[in-house]
Amino acid sequence: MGVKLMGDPQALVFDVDGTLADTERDGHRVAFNRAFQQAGLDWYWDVPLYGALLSVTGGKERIRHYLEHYNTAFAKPADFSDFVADLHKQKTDHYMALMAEGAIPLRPGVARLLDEARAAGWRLAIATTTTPQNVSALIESTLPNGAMDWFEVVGAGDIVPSKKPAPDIFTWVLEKLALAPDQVVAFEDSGHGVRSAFDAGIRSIVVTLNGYTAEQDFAGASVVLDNLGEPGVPAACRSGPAPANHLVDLSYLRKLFQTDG
Ligand code: XBP
Ligand code: MG
Repeated sequence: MGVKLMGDPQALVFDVDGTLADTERDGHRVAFNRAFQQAGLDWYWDVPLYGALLSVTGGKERIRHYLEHYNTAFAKPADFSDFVADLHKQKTDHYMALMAEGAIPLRPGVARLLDEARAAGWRLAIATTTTPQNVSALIESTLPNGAMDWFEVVGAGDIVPSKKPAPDIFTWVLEKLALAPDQVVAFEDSGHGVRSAFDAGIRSIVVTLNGYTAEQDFAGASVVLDNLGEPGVPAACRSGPAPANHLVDLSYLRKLFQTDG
């Protein structure tokens, strides 16, 4: 790590699922189950099972993991890779339809922080494990027209072979931004995500917890909060420096960034 110059972070890099919006339980999980039903499979991922399956990131990887550990009796078809890919494609269609219906709102403080960062000229990027179409579907259903263009770099899905907790997706995004890890702040909701950002060299990492991730290990995070805070929805801090006014805003991020590393 180089010596950090005092100043602003050059970019904010956001995870999507669980961070921008609480998409796993009522978005991805529901879409998987609809795809299973459509394919004539009697599989059903209830809320606790889905929580356990989140130990593996990536939808196709999660389906394989389910069959290896929870449904070993299933007779895999000869063209198993195609079978998984097709099932996952159906799942993506169901997920996009759910987003188009406006099924999942952004988490508290997300739109506020994006607006503040844009107004100040801070660059924005995305580093996620989910499929690129799912990112656009969420952004288009929750933010103004053209909001995908707010994100200068979108690292998503299979663009890197190894998904989180591997650092590859954050490393890819940093390369595309032409920034060093000590020039950005990452936003995550999961232990896997924090590990991925940390192993990419990022030291300013803001965690917002959700129901699935609250008990995970966030070693390496700068701060762990229940949400980013909004007037009327104060951010409660679990560890790290508590934000004044219970809001994660640019002045809070600036201070966090300047003391990290
Ligand atoms: C998100 C994921 C994804 C989604 C499903 O993790 O693990 O697999 O659950 O998306 P993160 P796909 O928030 O760390 O990016 O089915 O499109 O893979
Ligand atoms: Mg996440």
